[in-house]
Amino acid sequence: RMRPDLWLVAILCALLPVAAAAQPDRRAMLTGAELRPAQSLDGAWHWSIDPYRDGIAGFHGGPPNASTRRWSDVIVAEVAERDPAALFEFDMQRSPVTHLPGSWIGHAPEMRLYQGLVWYQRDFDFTSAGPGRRTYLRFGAVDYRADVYLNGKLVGSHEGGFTPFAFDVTDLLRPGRNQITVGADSARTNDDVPPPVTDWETYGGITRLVSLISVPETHIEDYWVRLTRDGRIAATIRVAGGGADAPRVRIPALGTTILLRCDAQACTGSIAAPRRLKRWSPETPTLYAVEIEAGGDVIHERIGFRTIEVRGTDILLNGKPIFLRGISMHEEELGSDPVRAMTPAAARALLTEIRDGLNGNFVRLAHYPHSEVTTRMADELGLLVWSEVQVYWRVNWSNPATLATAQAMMTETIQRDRNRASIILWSVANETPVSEARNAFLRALIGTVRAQDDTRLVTAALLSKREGKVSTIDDPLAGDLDVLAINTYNGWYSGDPLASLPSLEWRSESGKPMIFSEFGADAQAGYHDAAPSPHKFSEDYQADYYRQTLAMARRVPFLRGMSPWILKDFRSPRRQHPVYQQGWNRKGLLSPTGERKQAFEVLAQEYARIRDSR
Ligand code: GCB
Repeated sequence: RMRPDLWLVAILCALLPVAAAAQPDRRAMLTGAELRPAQSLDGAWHWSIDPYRDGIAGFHGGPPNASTRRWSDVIVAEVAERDPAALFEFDMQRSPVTHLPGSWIGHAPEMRLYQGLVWYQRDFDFTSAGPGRRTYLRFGAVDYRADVYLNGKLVGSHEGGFTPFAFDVTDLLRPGRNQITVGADSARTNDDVPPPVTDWETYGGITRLVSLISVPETHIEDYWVRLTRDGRIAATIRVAGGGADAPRVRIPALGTTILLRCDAQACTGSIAAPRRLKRWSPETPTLYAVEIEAGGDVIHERIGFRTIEVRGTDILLNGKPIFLRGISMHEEELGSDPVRAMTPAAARALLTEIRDGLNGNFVRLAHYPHSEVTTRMADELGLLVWSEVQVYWRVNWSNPATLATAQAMMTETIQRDRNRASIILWSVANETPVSEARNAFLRALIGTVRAQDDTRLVTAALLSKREGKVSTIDDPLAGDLDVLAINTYNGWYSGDPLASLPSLEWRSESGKPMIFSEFGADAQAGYHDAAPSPHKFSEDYQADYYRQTLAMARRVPFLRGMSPWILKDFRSPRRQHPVYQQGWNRKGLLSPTGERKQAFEVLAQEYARIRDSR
């Protein structure tokens, strides 16, 4: 008779999908990947739509099995291996060419509204990385699902449009010519994160950098160097590929070396922060060159050191109370036809407008993890950051697989960005309707954050309850968060006359700081209405909405910041007013091409006042 515990193992093994058992797990998290020398695979790629997913389906559109032909066999097969008599109706090598990264929205006019599966393929030459080295194929982001093939073989898959992933492809690469194929599928179901309906454009495709990264066999897989709340510079490193003697972290400008000790999980160490350490802040965004070394592997980082905590209703940066003078932003570059290809220049243009134009010190990167380019730029420019995962509106709270997806996204975000001083808040959700299942889901997600980062604050954008003139924050999640955040649209979605907004009141029993994570009103740039009661969608209405809402905000005793909705007009399929919107949410203070609307100046003046009065 089999022992009961072995039965359990046997049953679990039987449940494992056959494919997963057959495929080696090549997935790896390479923190700091974009700092390593790399062979870029950006540039020219062939592409082909596959709206019925023939490339991955079986005959008659059914599930694929061994006996039915899959076009992906043809799509990923290399020309030289093809039987000349074989029929194939996809031919990637003769398909049109586009430039990546960037959403397929920009590949051709007829792709503007395409959602579904698109195949990508390119060839590249590879020169051996040398003996004893491993090579990873890394993607900054593919929206939403990616199946990746190298030289005809499935390498692995990834879900979630906004976080990086890498595969160990050392044994699949060969000297000389190689071929990579990616199936990128933007369609989502109700079990995905986010579900299909959002108030933003799905920019399907390969939207961030693609690269091959070669590292020593023993290499740094993950690292985290930070200032702890009790004044120590602490480092945690995970090393892959066998033990490394004496990993260490050097900060030459401080003359400091932290020696680490390793156990089975990680290598850790800390020192008391030297007195001469200059703390990172929006006024002085000091970044130190930091060298992280293990075995023969070295990563050259630039890291800022600061603390962030909450005391009563105050948010303390480096021990001092701050007010977050912010704005929300989507990942969309300036221009009339954005394709979500965030370059350093594009990120700098947007963030500089917040810092220097609006007199801001804070940005909410909504509603998903933005490009690493943006969070690094925030470190450089001195903007505090709210970073969020795409748990948005009506997620399938009771599906454990959906929770696992959200947790994976959160983990990938934290591991990618834990070294950024600019990020002070992790947000686990936006505007999620309260229910027991939702509370349990979000509590689990908050647990995921707290297990991985004890140096930052946790928040979520919540909804309030309004009776007459009084709005109350009674979301049961309030007890689990460090900072409360409220989205409110009185005077836009509600019929309140603008003049009545300043008399609205806010109550919270929590004793915690609150941020207005959103408020806003649409305005079409250039539409002016000088009437005493201007129409909605005019710049005048939006400017007055800001004046009155800011007057209301001044009277909220526990308000410690705001990130109104939103810096720039952004594409949204929900916004189809034929005159004012035309497929754009017009709540921007900037038009798509960057013209400032009247309300921009209203907010800039308020932020100058707040800055100068403190
Ligand atoms: C919200 C959502 C945001 C929308 C915004 C709006 O509350 O969080 O994603 O775009 O309102 O414009 O309605």
